[in-house]
Amino acid sequence: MNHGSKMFGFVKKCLIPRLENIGAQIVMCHSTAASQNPLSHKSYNKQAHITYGQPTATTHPHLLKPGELVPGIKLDEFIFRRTKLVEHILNDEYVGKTSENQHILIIPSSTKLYMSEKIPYVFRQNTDFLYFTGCQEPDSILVITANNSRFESTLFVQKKDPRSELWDGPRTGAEVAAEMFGVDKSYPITEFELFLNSLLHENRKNVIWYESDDIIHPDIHKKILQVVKSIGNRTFLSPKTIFHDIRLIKSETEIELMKKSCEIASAAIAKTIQASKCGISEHELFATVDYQCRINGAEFLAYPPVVAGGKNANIIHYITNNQIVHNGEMVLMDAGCEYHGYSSDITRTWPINGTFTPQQRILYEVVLDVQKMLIQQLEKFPTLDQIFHEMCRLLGIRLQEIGLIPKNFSADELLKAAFSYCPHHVSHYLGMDVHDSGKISRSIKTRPGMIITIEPGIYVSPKNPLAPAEFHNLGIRIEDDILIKEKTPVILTKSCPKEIDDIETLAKCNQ
Ligand SMILES: [Mn+2]
Repeated sequence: MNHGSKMFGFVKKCLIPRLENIGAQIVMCHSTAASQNPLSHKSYNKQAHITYGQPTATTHPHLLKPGELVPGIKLDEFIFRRTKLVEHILNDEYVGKTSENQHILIIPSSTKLYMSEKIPYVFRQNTDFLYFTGCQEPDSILVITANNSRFESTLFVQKKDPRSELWDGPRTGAEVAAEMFGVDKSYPITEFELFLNSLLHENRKNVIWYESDDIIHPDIHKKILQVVKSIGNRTFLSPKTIFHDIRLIKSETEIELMKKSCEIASAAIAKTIQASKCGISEHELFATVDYQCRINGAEFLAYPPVVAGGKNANIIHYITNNQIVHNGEMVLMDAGCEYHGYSSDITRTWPINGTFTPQQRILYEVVLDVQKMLIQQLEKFPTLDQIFHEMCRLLGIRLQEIGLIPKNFSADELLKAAFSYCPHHVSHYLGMDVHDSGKISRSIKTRPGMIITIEPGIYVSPKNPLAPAEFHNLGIRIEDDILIKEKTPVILTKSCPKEIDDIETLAKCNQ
């Protein structure tokens, strides 16, 4: 094997600083040929016999337009994302404090998980890996080496293997991966250790950006630790906050995908309300929303949905979904779908017989009013925590008016009492992941390009000493997905009915 020496050459070529002054501008090592989308490239037709590990515009023209690497997103956007990533890394606070200016960033893909012997779970790619590569294959790794403002991307993918491909479907393979994903180099994943080893030997002071606490791929993790240990103790810097910082603001193409994800889920929930009737099972409502999302183009639901009839709505993460919804009860459905990697997250609550009881209606109006007021306030770019505080304040006032909180409570007591009726936060970031950009604090101001949820609720537990008996066991939440804009925020889930009249009309359809 002479890979070692080859790798050394690679490392030298790309990590040794150039003498010429390249200023602050980020320069990518890879050739122009690789930066052009192979799927729109003429040579691509000649390669029609090549099989790929994921849909392409040629093999799946119903999913991808010419020039797109993944549905809705072109190759240049991925190259742009990696450029931005390197910019962030080089601008990181840490980098300012160290004399090292050579960086290695490692992002592993997910691996296949099994529910039992040889029976895989549905594969879901590591979101950060997918965001920066567009690569849908398991057991792959993106390595970026950056030096001052030059950087090089290397993708490790599974080797072509006729036997495995017979069982699991085609793989892209290292030969075409570089061109397909617009990276500088691609190698079989079996060469990763050697590559890393030679990189680290080349310069023992490299800064290694790798998420070592939240392990994505146990085997790759083990290998990284082994290699790193062999050259002496080294620490990792977590790149996760940087990933999430970049992912927090959505591009125009991402916004289009999010809109579609929200439209599909909105329509699916509307259809589910329409199909519901007294005595239906939560399970059938689950099946209905799942079916409606899938036939309209979503790959799957974005999370196990909450389909909670009657008092089950008081269990915030109720996903058992195996009870009958009886006449007189409401059903709370929290469901969303994943559309080409982008998640929606909606909650609606409706009376199963098509008519709210007086108590249900009173509470529903409170939640709806508060939700609308919170959405209006997004024009002022509050932090998510400020929105939460505002929800507690508004809910407190309204609950006091309708007799669920004593009139003599002080402002502080009021907030606490409101929180006892709504024990969850009112908002989270939304995007590729349902709880997107989890590393980003909820105490930063919202900005145009962010997508967030607004989801106030009221849950009346019989154990809550403040709660009058006639409201016991009612649980209501209304959740929409909102795009923050310079001026008026856009409700991406607007097409999912939430006004009382609209909800009642729909729910009456199938009685
Ligand atoms: Mn949510």
